[in-house]
Amino acid sequence: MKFSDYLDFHPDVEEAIKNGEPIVALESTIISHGMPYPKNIETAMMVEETVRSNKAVPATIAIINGRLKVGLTHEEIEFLATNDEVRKVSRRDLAITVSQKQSGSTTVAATMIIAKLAEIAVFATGGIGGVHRGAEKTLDISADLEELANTNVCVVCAGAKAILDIGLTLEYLETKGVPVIGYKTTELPAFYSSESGFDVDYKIDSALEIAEILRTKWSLGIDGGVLVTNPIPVGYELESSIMNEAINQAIIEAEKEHITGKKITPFLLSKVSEITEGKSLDANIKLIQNNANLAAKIALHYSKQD
Ligand code: PSU
Ligand code: MN
Repeated sequence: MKFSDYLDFHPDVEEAIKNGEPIVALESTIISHGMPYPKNIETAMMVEETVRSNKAVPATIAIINGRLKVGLTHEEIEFLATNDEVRKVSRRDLAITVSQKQSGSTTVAATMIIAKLAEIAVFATGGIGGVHRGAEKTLDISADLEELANTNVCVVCAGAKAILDIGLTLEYLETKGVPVIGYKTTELPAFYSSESGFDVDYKIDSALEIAEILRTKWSLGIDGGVLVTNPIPVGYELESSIMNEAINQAIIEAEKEHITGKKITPFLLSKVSEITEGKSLDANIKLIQNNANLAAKIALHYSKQD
């Protein structure tokens, strides 16, 4: 079997590939494990629409009955949004889920793998996984970072969430040679806030320039991803003292309930949302839209370089 035997393209994505149109990959763990129903489905549809409004084609990625789906139907998005049995699939889970003909939503890592197979260069998400606080004891480092080290996809995110150790996450990316670009910012954004206290490697102010960097990196045979960090729009930031308080409380609860492994990120996300009475969720939705906008613009310039 060839890898292409495992892939199913949505007709819109197939058409876009044929015509050399820009495509933006979107992840699906955020739908099944990152947000509650019905906001998850509303957000997934809104993000796709945002990509379309920029004249690019959205390709939300997931695994349905063992098929690698590049672009989902409304029914498939609804299935992921409402079904508790849907697996959270990262790199280690991918082959098993396909082989067993099961369904799963894809993390940043797994979405990058499938985007690469489908030759999609640009991917928008909310936040990436990273080095967790306390990782010196738990060794909890998201497979997203290793994927960024190896897989040639540009990931547009709003920085790293403060549930992570942001400094260690940046160190890991540096070791692995992943360029971290700040879009119109010198400071790494921290998801709910535009400030983290850490600098990015490079401030780049235009989508065109980012597209040129991607082309240059991969033309030179320097494999691996590029992380573009895009600050949450002005007016939607949450106060960092409130957020830190909520995150600390969520981490204490996770420890009390002995939550570990792949369950920890979804647990912390939902606890933080609960503690902030949904304010973090609203911010999350806004920043994903902002990232989809930028990713579409990068994809547009990238597609013109072919
Ligand atoms: N961070 C967020 N929202 C998310 C995730 C991370 O702010 O929904 C999801 C992404 O799919 C990411 C995954 O790839 O969690 C990371 O999980 P882990 O830490 O188990 O690798
Ligand atoms: Mn982990």
